[in-house]
Amino acid sequence: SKTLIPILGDQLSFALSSLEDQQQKDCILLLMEVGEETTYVKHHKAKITYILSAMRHHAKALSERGWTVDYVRLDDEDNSGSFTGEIARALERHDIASIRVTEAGEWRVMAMIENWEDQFGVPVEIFPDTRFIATHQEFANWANGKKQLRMEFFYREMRRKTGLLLDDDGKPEGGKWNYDSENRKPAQRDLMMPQPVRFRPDDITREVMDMVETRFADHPGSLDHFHFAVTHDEALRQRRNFLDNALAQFGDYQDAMLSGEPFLWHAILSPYINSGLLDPLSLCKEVTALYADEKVPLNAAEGFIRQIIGWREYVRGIYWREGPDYVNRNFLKADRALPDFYYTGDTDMHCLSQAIGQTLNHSYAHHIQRLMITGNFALIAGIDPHAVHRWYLEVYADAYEWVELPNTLGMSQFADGGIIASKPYASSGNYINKMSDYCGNCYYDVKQRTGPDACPFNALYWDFLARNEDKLGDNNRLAMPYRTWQKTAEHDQKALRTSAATFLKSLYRQ
Ligand code: FAD
Ligand code: DLZ
Ligand code: SF4
Repeated sequence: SKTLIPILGDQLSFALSSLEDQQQKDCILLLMEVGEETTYVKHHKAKITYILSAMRHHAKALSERGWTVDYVRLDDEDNSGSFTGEIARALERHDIASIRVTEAGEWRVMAMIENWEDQFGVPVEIFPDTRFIATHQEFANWANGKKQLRMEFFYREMRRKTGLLLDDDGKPEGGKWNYDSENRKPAQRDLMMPQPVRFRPDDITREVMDMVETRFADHPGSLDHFHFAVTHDEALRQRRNFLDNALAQFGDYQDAMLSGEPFLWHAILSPYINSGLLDPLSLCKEVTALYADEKVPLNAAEGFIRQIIGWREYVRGIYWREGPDYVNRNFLKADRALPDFYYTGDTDMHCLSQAIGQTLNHSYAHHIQRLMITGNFALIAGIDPHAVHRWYLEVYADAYEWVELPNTLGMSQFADGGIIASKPYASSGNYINKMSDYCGNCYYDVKQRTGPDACPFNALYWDFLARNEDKLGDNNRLAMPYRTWQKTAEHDQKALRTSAATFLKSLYRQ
């Protein structure tokens, strides 16, 4: 009899904890395409295509390395439609003595796995996901007893643990831990702007695309621009492309936005890191080696590794610490429906049509677009954070609940009441105008505060502060804008609130 090792769609790494020290002849690896995973939210067509094609390629690579792989396709006649159903079928097909599995990335799937032992009467061993830098225990040790869980301090722990960008005395390279203040430059259009490598879909990918086009025709997004890497080698090529052509300026332009430029100097690596095609720590080591060789400046290297060993690890820690009910938080009690234009990009607000348009085309938007355009708008318009969360989970190729939820519900919508963000990421049009060229191309006037031609972000921003004063009024970091609001003449306050109300009403008119 053999050991069954299920490998989930975001566990596409050769160095997976469940595979460690196993004899290939004793194991059957099981990869499962199942309806439940493809539809628990309506994932973007490109996201499903990416994950299923990467799974098929990874299964092939595992077989070529000598493993016995059992692969269940979505269109297999007897497919039961769920992970648990497929484990049941695999136990009938094979003579299995035990199951080994690396822990799942989210509560929903962990709950299934934790049932398997009782359900099937087979021993099930669950292993920690060693592709992350911090263990659950390390995060708990850091967080326990702290009043505030600020990313910056956790990040310093991760710098110490990995030794990245530390000198021999354990001091941060260059004397500072964080060079974010140097990372806020608006970008100019540049003919030399780097572009991600566009990978031509091979036969395996094309077969998945055909299936997705028919089976998931009602899911958002388009496959017309599908260009993702789907193998380890391709993901490594995009990694090289980023390191050689974009990293040096990543820091400077991290927060910049330009019309018609979806990618700028970003890595476009999150889908590959999150599904296991790329290892986050080895990527960060290479980034710091490039800094040591004077190929990239410190603000780029530090800014980049902070996203991965800092933010990425921190949001995962928060996700598991806060528990399965984190998803239901709604501190500001926001309850408006998500406007339809989130699924079409069809709005006169140019910043939103750009961010949403590229999301529907590429299943990608960079951080500042997610936070300060689509996220900021939903926040100040008072959209139900759960609906916002579902949208982000659906539309981005890198979205798995453990990383998407804390970023959306916590950082972007302030629905956790300030566990992740010390103040809501709310802004008027002024910030967007400073960091992008969007406003110059917009129907609305970013300088006007009220009236039909005024940038809607302006009145919405003040309306957001005014209507949430009971919940946000004592936040120190909002003291300045609240003072400004209190000093605003009553008739101006009224005009701003009326403008916001008129706009919000117009959002839902057919
Ligand atoms: P770069 O900007 O080049 O950054 C490099 C890497 O750092 C990324 O590949 C990613 O692995 C990591 N990273 C950067 N910021 C974060 C962060 N805040 N949290 C976790 N990792 C980070 N990221 C996801 O991977 N999945 C999501 O579902 C997701 N949802 C988000 C939702 C909202 C509302 C916001 C504001 C951010 C979200 N992010 C998410 C974080 C971030 O926007 C993406 O990681 C990033 O845009 C991916 O593109 P990139 O590879 O070009 O990243
Ligand atoms: C996101 C996703 C999709 C769309 N489809 C599958 C699938 O068919 N089979 C699979 O193993 N994984 C898929 N995934 C990723 C899983 O949802 C992911 O592995 C879990 O969310 C981990 O907790
Ligand atoms: Fe967006 Fe307002 Fe600028 Fe238009 S004017 S692009 S709506 S911020």
